[in-house]
Amino acid sequence: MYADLDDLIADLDKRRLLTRVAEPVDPNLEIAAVTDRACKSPGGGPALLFERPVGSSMPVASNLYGSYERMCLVLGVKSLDDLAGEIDELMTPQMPAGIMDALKMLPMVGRLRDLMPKTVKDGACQEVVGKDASFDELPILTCWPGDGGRYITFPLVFTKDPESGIRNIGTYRLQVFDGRTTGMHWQRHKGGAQHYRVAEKLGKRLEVAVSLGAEPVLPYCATAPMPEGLDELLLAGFLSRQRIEMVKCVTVDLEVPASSHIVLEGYVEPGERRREGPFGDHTGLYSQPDDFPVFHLTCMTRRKKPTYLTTVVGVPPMEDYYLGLASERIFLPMIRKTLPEIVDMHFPAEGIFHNLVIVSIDKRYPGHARKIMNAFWGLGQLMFSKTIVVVDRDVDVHDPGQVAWIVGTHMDPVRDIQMTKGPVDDLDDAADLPAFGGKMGIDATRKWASEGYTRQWPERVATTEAAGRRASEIWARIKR
Ligand SMILES: Cc1cc2nc3c(=O)[nH]c(=O)nc-3n(C[C@H](O)[C@H](O)[C@H](O)COP(=O)(O)O)c2cc1C
Ligand SMILES: [Mn+2]
Repeated sequence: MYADLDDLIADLDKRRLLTRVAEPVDPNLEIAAVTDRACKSPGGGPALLFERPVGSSMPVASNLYGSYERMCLVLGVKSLDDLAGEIDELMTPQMPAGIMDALKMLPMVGRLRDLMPKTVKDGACQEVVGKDASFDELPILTCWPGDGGRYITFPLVFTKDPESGIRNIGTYRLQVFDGRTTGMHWQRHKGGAQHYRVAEKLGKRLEVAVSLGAEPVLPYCATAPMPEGLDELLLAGFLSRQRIEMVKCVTVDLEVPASSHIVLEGYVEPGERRREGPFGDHTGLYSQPDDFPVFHLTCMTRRKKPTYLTTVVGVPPMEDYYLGLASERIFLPMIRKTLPEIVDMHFPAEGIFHNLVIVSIDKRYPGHARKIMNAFWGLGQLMFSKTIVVVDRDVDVHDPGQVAWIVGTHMDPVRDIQMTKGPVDDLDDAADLPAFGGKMGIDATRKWASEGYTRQWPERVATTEAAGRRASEIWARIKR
């Protein structure tokens, strides 16, 4: 596993999965435009290291996670599905039948302990301590011409619930307002926003620490839809098979990954809001300006030679598609714990996660497709699913052509569409109201008599097994 960001960059370099850009490139629009080209290349393009960003001595890394192969490398697996079995095992502890069984389970307990973060005395992230530091020291990108300013796009935002002390890590962009303040774009449904809600109720300032470029699994974990109250560092410990080493911040009562390249310490005040945006978002559209809390910097600590890790979002596909794909694969076995009838699910890049999810199920009873829709609309961040397509188990959810064919042939629009209303993603500008709007489920499963379909459901066209075998032999001879 990769010890830190340098380790990842060196390995990607060695594997020729990273392109070094030696010429000067401007963090104002140019780095994003080059990154966009990479992301739009087949398979997600190479990782990029801009060695001479204009106006800064800090190299800028982008698109590190933006391919299937690199996502697997970061998670230490050959295929993202390899994790499913391990997660399943971790989540299905066998009940010990006797003392011998209980003893056999000890390694499992040890395993859990091995996932916990541990506090260390000092870390590379504090080689340089800058109490008067300014955001101007960082090569922060302006990504798109209509953006409201410069944005830190790949931060790991650490907060603690002021009442329970439970930690949360989320990736929420930070718009630079001036050298010492930024916006804090945690949307209302997210963990950081909940901690802020509690702090505001208590009339207290909420301390915040932002880490950039920590252990390579961590930026992924901060984007993962972890259930509220579950520590993202446990997921990081599990995925990296090592305990994440944490170090105490200098000016706030929080801990950050010791291996971070850059740490921003500070706080948000209760009641303070400032206009944030617009921002060329991962929907491929500019999200509208809105009021968000303000992050005040108290100290910037960093390595002597940091690399600034960033990502660019925009018209899909971009790097975030692969981060989402990792979550799709990692969370599928967890979702199956409550919805075992789910065979597979997929979020196509063009659906930007919440706009389109395709689910295949082992249909067991009438109305089953609608049960799945309702379950998704009530399950964590899956509540944002604007369109849910449910298909039978023999449909490949990863093949958009096949899905379009099945939806077209299996759906009766008057009968099979389920409309509802509820909370929608903050970025959904199609809804009349912010964060509240419509959702649609499409039941594209075969309909049963018990569901009111009394005609004969047509069979899929396919030849016999014998003719198929013959065809393979003949085809092997005649094909050029
Ligand atoms: C590159 C990138 C940028 C993101 N920016 C934001 C953001 O600005 N605000 C936000 O609320 N969520 C943002 N997200 C999504 C959250 O990181 C994601 O919903 C995460 O699960 C939140 O964690 P939480 O449940 O602990 O709050 C972003 C995701 C990615 C991949
Ligand atoms: Mn969380």
